[in-house]
Amino acid sequence: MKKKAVIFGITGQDGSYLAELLLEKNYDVVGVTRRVSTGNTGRISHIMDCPYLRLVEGDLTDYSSILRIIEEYQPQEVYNLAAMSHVGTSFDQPLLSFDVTGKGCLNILEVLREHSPYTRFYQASSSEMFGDAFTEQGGDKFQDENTLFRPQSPYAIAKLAAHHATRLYRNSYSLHASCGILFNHESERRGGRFVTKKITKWVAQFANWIESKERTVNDLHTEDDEIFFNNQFLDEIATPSFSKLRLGNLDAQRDWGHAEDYVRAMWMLLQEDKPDDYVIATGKTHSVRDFLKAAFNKIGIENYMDFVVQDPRFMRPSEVPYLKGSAYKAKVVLGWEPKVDFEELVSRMVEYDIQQAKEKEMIG
Ligand code: NAP
Ligand code: G4F
Repeated sequence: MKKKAVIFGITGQDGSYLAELLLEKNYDVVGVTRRVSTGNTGRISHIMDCPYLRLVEGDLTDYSSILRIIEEYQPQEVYNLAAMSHVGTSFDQPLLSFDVTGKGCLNILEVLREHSPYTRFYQASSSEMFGDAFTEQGGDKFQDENTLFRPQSPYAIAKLAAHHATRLYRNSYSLHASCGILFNHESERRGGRFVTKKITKWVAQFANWIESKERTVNDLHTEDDEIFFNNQFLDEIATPSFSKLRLGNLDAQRDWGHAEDYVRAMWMLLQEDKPDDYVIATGKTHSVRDFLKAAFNKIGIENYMDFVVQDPRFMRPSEVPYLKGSAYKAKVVLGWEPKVDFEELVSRMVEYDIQQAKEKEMIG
């Protein structure tokens, strides 16, 4: 029988990859989108004509729209990927963050409990819930399913409420409800305000700027002109007219994987007979500084700190200093392992953004 899945958050990074995966697996996919005044379907525009994908309007904070969607479509699987997912913003909008990211999950659980108890449910839990806690074993520091949660942001508190609600509904009402505790995952489609995308987009625009300068050199006719131009260009690069990349804390460490690998884990864990919670991570950690270095190296620049300014506006009132996940359980039980490593992730994001910047320049 053809399966039907509802995805809350289909317009987001993960929602778009998950929709592709489920369509490939022959599902009927119902994607819930919010009504917004400007377009929010950019990430799924390439699949919107697919006859097996249907978009319906709804909001996680609106119980009645969730009820209507579940009753009308009677899905076998529901994936809750919808959230106010930017940690920094959650400090400025803590109540909205809790309503959407915490209570929104409870709205879905209540609808399922009362109206569709056999539907399998996936909740997008987050490594942010660990906050500054980790497990120390044999000189190694990591987080797994047994590590305590010590959330450090309104976002993480909301995610933890949703995580515990999912566990409670699983144990108390026998719902097939599982949480993926996903560590940071990025991609070509990552939102522009997350640190990785902010870096790769800036690096790509800078690479194109350098390339346009080099094109000018090729157009120069005399050797003197060329020497003069090169000196001027070196001065400009030393204090770029191009505004510098402004970032916050460069020392935070994250376990970064690729979203394509992580949505595969979401699907795999809902196929298990027994619902449960799983950490999904690469098991490797890098600092924001490491990411910067790798992205600038891709365009041949070593002295990357000459182009970066630390700006207090991007510092958070409290920080998650260190994340490194152990996905041992997911490997043993689900057979899940990531395919894309840190170097490939950075390369793919930088290459994609360079291409995007070129296309934009051509259109402009
Ligand atoms: P994202 O790109 O920010 O996508 C979030 C999605 O939620 C968007 O489709 C957004 O719709 C939707 N949304 C926001 N508020 C909503 C509301 N009130 N009602 C309905 N939909 C709403 O996030 P992502 O990176 O794909 O992450 C997917 C999920 O995994 C999120 O829950 C996130 O918190 C969680 N997570 C992410 C990571 C990561 O590293 N990416 C790690 C752990 C957990 P619009 O497009 O209209 O804004
Ligand atoms: O890219 P980020 O904003 O991701 P963060 O805070 O780790 O949250 C992401 O991963 C979570 C999983 O652990 C998800 F649940 C969540 O939805 C989201 O997808 O920041 C990463 C690190 C932080 O330590 C931040 O303080 O980078 C640091 N950072 C330094 N400068 C910056 C910046 N972060 C952002 N967004 N912008 C900066 O300019």
